[in-house]
Amino acid sequence: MVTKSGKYVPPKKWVWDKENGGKFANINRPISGSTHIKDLPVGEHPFQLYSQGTPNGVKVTIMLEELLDLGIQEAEYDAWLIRIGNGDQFGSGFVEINPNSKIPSLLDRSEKQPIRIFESGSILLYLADKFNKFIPKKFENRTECLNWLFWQMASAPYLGGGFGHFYAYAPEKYEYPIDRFAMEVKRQLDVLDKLLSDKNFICSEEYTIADISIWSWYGALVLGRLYDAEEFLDVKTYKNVVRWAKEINARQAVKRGIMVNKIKGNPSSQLHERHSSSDFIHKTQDKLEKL
Ligand SMILES: N[C@@H](CCC(=O)N[C@@H](CS)C(=O)NCC(=O)O)C(=O)O
Repeated sequence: MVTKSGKYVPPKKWVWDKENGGKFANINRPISGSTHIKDLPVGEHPFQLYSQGTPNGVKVTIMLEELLDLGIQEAEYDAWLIRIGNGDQFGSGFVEINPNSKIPSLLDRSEKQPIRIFESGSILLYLADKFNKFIPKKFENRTECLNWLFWQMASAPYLGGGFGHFYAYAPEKYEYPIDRFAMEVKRQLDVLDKLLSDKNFICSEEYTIADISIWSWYGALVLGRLYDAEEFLDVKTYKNVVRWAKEINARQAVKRGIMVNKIKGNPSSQLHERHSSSDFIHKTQDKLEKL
């Protein structure tokens, strides 16, 4: 209810009687489950990824490309595009592998029974454990790596769902939530900047799944790729984070990983579906549009 003075007073009981406005209003619902029957496509590789190239999505494609760069052929994958803006995540096949209807979701078909993996942190950990890569072997170091992986999973919703939503996507700009979440995101950047002041990577001198997961959000932010907020958040002052973000950005697997399932930006940087390493050369949108 809105009073005469224009103030909103919450009703006794919330009811879903309208869309809440802003970008993504059409896909937000207060109920879970599928909205339509649709099977998922399946390719020939051990891993089937159903995703879009968002910060959570690219965590997985970067990890798979990193594993392939180590020569691990068992990490070969088909990446299928789930257009979340069109509601593909509510198709019955997708909901079967992720009842939470969010990308990324992965199916491992190399085991006796296919294994579904959802939640990007869980997917990174699954792949790290399965191939024994990008995760420290020593128990103490592994624990520190998981500290930061879980930190990212718990912190990013403040950056995305909080700051990003109110700064970039909400139908109007409101000072209160923007201040609240800008403050928190700057605090998180400061945590990372201090952490990286005396080490090259997040949890050790090695590059791990903690780096992949944090880079996909906070690296993208300081490199000016998220929400057009570089100046607003004065990201260049977090010098250690910028140095670390640039170093990871230069990795070949990262350059490829961020192209997969990407549907925005320069067509030559978008690979909507990936089924083979040669797709990066022949199947980007600029090439497909010329056919
Ligand atoms: N905690 C989840 C979050 C996944 C998530 O929020 N995915 C977004 C895109 S980045 C999504 O699928 N949104 C579609 C929707 O909310 O309907 C993860 O890290 O996997």
